[in-house]
Amino acid sequence: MAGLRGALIVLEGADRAGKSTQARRLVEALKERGYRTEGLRFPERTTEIGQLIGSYLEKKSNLEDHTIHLLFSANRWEQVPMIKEKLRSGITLVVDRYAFSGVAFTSSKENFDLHWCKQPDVGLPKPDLVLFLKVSPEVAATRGGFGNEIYETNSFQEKVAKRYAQLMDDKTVNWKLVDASQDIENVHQQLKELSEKAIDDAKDQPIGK
Ligand code: T5A
Ligand code: NA
Repeated sequence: MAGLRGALIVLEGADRAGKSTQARRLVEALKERGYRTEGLRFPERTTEIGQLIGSYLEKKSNLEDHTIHLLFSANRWEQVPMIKEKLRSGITLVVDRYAFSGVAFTSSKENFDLHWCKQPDVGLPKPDLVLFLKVSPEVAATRGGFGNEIYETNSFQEKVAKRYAQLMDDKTVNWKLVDASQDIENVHQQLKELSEKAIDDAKDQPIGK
């Protein structure tokens, strides 16, 4: 088995789609199946850059829109050496949000074009699989109200959903759409199957950009 790399598996989706719930379960299930697996999340709020992002999301500080976009991207780049090292050492990474969140959220603001939004993340390690958890706004609403973070409003989330749909047209990315309105266990089983296949397909391939 030496020399085989781990897979980079990303979970994306609208607010309250269940990304964090599923990411935790997926890491545990893959470990049980014998795959060395670890979880990551973006934003990673514990770093210095992550603390600036956290403060912005919690509306404790105000940051100019381009600036916060670049900080979200920098928060990914600062983890790249660690990500590559883990993948190369055979560890599969399950990532709760990635560059797609960055692009979908910022490009939903006034006067941002998609092309500009994508540039800072160009060159990041390419996910082997992007699991898109799809829920309708009606179902998401049954999962509790919004918190107090900056992007948690219906009108903004509608724009974000449209941007994700646009991003999913990119066929160079291995998107898999999963109906996340099903119960937690059903969603989990599908994510597990798709992930095991991705791990198998990625293991002797180079890490993409
Ligand atoms: N952002 C992020 C950017 O603008 N740019 C970027 O580059 C990045 C990376 C923080 C914000 O930052 C923005 C996007 C966000 O606005 P976050 O910390 O990931 O991002 O956001 P959270 O608010 O923590 O997460 P979400 O609201 O997106 O929720 P999840 O993780 O999708 O959902 P989860 O798992 O927490 O579940 C929500 C609730 O639903 C229940 C759960 O038990 C929980 O109570 N639930 C289910 N109920 C019924 N059936 C199911 N299948 C269920 N699955 C979960
Ligand atoms: Na989450």
